[in-house]
Amino acid sequence: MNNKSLIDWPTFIGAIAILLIVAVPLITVPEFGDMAITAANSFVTHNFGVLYLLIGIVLFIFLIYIAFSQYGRIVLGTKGVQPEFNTLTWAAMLFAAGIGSSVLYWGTIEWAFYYQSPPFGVEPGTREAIEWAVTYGIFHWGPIAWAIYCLPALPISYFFYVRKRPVLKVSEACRPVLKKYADGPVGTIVDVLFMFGLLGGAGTTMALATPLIGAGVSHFTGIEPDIVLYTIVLIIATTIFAISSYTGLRKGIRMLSNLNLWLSFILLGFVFIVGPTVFLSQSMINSVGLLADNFFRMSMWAEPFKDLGPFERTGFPEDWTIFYWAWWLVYAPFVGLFVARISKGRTIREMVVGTLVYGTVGCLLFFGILGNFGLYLELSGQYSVIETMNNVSTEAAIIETIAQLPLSPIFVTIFVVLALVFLATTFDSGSYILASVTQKEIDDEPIRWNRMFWAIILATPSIILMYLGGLETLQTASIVGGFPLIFIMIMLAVSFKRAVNADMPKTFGTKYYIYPDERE
Ligand code: NM2
Repeated sequence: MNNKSLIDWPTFIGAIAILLIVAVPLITVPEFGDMAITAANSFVTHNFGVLYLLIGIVLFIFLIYIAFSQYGRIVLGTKGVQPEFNTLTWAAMLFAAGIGSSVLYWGTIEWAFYYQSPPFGVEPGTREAIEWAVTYGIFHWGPIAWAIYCLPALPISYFFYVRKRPVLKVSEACRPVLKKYADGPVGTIVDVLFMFGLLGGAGTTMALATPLIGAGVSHFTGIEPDIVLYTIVLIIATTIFAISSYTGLRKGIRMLSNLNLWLSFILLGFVFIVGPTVFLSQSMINSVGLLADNFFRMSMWAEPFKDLGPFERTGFPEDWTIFYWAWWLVYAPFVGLFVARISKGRTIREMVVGTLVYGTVGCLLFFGILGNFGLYLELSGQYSVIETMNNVSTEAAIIETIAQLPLSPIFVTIFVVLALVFLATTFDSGSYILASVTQKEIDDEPIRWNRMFWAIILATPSIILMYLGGLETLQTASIVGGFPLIFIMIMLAVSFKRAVNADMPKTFGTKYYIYPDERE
């Protein structure tokens, strides 16, 4: 097949068309676009918030069940297959793909939001609020979130490596449910919806990363961060990830992921050692305990009495947990496709447990070290993060937190470079996956020009909207864009179960006798 006939044109054009249909009114009539999206967002989160909460906890339990049941023993590949990447590289790639610069942003500052507006009606600034402050961030970046990421990897990796279908697509992974419709317009809609969601989610990421990197640059230069600076940041970031995606999985993507890992180790290790080590470890373990104790409560807190009783509603679940699950959801098929792609030769159990454990621990370290460091500065009176956040900007508060470290110019630089690399490693794998989805078949890697094309498309909506001052709109759009994904996730889970049940010998039945016959 030649280059062009490898492209799946309906999906390719469908994704661009839907992007234009949404982007053009936003650009031409921004006030209307903003209103419509805000309305859609509050409609979805208020009425269907419970669905988001439910899908989170249900997927988590489902994955644990799959990993530890007989299905967990299935190897992704045929006899003699070896994992393509060693475990450290695998974990680094997984983390770097699924997590962008937002972990630096929220990891450092999320506590400050909860400290001021705590959950469960707790009084702001109290002892209890302080305990929840770091814990809630760890929860929003914890096992449920990683379960959302991992689920699509189950059917996708199974079809790709076990059933050997040379297609990396969400619609393909839904085949046991969609049946023959997987090939027609319904399949295309599933793929396009996921691509649209990803473009929205990526916009959210860019919306946070650009001002953060901008604040870092302005810390050194004193230049007021403005649109010109942001544009330069965006162009540099896009160039880096486009090159990385162009050189492919085994070169650019792998190399940047490893760089990402090492820079993270250096930053976190340094803050941990020269920072208030005892406080950091105490507060981290404290949070883990509080989280373990309240795991189900937090995952299902829907604030049901909000508008009825004498209590003021906080809107916490919609603003945070539901927003987060939606954000993880829009990224999930992409991360699932990527995790599947790199997991050849591993067992399902290794893939699931690896994703949940490495992912959660990785985020725990960012939130536990950077977040608690900020909290320490605030509580000890050394530096008020909250004051800068409320009076200057959130980004400035993040950069100034890091700037309180000894040797601060070095570490602010590492922080900013790391933000750039984190961004690049999410967007390079993102464009790699978008390219895979728009191809009928993939030989080894998707076609190069196709990868480059999607790298540029991924960056475009954020650039255009930034000029129009509509990045927040895009952020909200990602939540709305995530709604159909709830149903796609259910389809993916059912598809996986159907496929493995159809293929597996019923070795264990429902009961298993060690000695099948009577013994004396
Ligand atoms: N998630 C992990 O911006 C980023 O870090 C990408 C964000 C979904 C909250 C992913």
